[in-house]
Amino acid sequence: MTAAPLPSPLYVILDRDAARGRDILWLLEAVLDGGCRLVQLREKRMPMAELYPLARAIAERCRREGALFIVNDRADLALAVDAGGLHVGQDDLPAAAARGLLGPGKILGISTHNPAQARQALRDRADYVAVGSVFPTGTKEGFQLVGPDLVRALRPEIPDPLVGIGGITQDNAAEVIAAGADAVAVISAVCAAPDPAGATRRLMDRLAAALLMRR
Ligand code: TZP
Ligand code: MG
Repeated sequence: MTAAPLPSPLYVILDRDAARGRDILWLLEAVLDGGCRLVQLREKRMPMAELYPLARAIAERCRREGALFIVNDRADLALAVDAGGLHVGQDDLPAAAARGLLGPGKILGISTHNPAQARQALRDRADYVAVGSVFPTGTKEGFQLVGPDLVRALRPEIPDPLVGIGGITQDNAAEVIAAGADAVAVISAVCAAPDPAGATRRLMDRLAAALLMRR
C-alpha cells in the first residue's frame, strides 16, 4: 500500500540550537504564518520534564491549525502528546519496533542514506522516507553526503513520499524537487533565518513552482 501524501512540500524541523535562543513556540507561529503545515520537533538535550510541555503545546497548536506534527527520536513522547507521528534515524529505536508502538494511525518517517536503508524503510512500513544529506550541512555532525543523485536513484522504486534533507536552502530546493523528492526538510534555512515567516513563505513559493515544473 502506498502511503498518503504529506500535507506540505516544506517540512520545517524546529531545532533550538539552530534557532539561536529564539523561542520555539514563536518560531512555530512564524512557520505556520509562512504557510507550512508539516513540522517536527528535534531536541536532543532538553530534559523530558521540559520537553513534554513544549511538545504538548506544539501538538495542540498544530492540531488547531491542521498541521502535521512529528516528534523526532522519541516514540514515548510522540504518543504521550498525541503527535501526528514520529521520525527515527538509523541509530534510533528500530523502525519496525517504532511502527509497532505507534500503531497504524500515526505517521512514521525514517531517515535513510543509501538504497538498502530506503528499501528496509518500506518494509518497516514507513509513511515517508527521508534521504540525506542532500547537500553539505553545518547542522548535523558526521552527515553522510548523498547528493540529489540518491533521490533520483530511489524515486522509481520508492512509492512512499520521499523527503530530501540536509543543506537545503531557497537556492537549491528546486533541484531536490526536480530530482524527484515530494518534499524538502529544512532546519537552518528557516530556524536560523532573520525572518523565519518570510523564509518559510519564500521556500513554499519555490517548492510550488518546482512542483509545477515537474508536471
Ligand atoms: N539529517 C540529515 S542532514 C540533517 C539531518 C537532521 C540536518 C539538516 O539541517 P539543515 O540545517 O537543513 O542542513
Ligand atoms: Mg534520530
